[in-house]
Amino acid sequence: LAGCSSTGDDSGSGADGGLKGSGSGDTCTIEGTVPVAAALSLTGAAASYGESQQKGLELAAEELSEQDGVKYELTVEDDGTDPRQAIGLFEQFVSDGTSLVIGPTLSNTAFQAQPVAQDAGLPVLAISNTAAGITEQGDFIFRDSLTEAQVIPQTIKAATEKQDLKKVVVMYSNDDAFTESGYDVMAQSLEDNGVEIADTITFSVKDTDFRSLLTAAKQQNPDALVVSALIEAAIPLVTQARELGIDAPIIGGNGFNNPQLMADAGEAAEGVIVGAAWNSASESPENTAFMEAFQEKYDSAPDQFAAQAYTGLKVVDHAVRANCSGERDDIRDGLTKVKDLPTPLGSFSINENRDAEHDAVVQIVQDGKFAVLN
Ligand code: 1QQ
Repeated sequence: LAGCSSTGDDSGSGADGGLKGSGSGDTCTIEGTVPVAAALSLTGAAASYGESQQKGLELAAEELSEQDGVKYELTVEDDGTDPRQAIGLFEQFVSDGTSLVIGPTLSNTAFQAQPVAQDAGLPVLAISNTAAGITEQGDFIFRDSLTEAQVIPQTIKAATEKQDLKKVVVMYSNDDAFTESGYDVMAQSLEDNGVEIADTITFSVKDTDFRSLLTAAKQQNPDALVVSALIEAAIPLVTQARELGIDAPIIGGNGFNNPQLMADAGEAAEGVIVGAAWNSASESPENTAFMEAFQEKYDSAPDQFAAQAYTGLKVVDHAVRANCSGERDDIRDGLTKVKDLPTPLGSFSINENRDAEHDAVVQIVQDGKFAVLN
């Protein structure tokens, strides 16, 4: 696609024709191919999220290729869970005529890379960034992922009621934008529910040995551990907590929404409570079709990150068709108009802050799977 911008049109011109079409919605026909690029963490610490996202995107791209009128070219690149690599990819997408960028996987990376797109007027749809402030980076930055602030309060409230929480210990990594943002919401929600925080314990995203921190936590005899961590820390933290005889419930943020937790922590993951943006038990037609198609294509079940990725590309298609254009400004405008779209995440809208709006769900790990906490 290099050279698409040679006409001086910063929106790219499409590989084989113009990106301004005719018609609207289902009748929209665009001659050119709309180039969509994703920067995902396919290697490095966040790879288990990114691999799942890639599957969700590729399934959606396959389904979109069967629709009439608009063709997409999806390119998926690896940011290596490294903000500098993501910046390089975003710079490449700005200059190669990409119409819209999806990603990156981590909020921590997004804060550094997304401004590159914002400055160039290249729209971005984040599909897993949940930290506060992501879409405040500019009017070209959107997300289809619910924020920690949209999910954690109801998770803490439900857990407080069901588990009769009075006193907890909070643990979080204090060197990652998402885990810090999640911590802020957890602390506020615990206060709002009248739960005492007996101790707040911090660690690094790179830590994997939590035994001494957990021993300190155990001395508080907490009713629960409330944890904001990415999956590479969550797995050993949960495993070691159980090994040390901490039987109290563990409540996690979005980083825990990863089946790798159950695969690697096994029995120790049972009873973990986590708020989610996707209800795997939803029997809506969109979710049923998504889950069946995913299982068929990959011979495995999707997770929340796959569902958000799949939904993301469908949302992009909706935005493109709204103005029947694959040009950057037009897609940006189209994204602002996404309202009450039926998706696997539920009835989906983008609000005036360019954030996602739809129902969340509180889940508990049971028999190695996420189940709705009733
Ligand atoms: C963020 C997250 C991560 C858990 C995404 C994989 O929510 O970085 O915002």
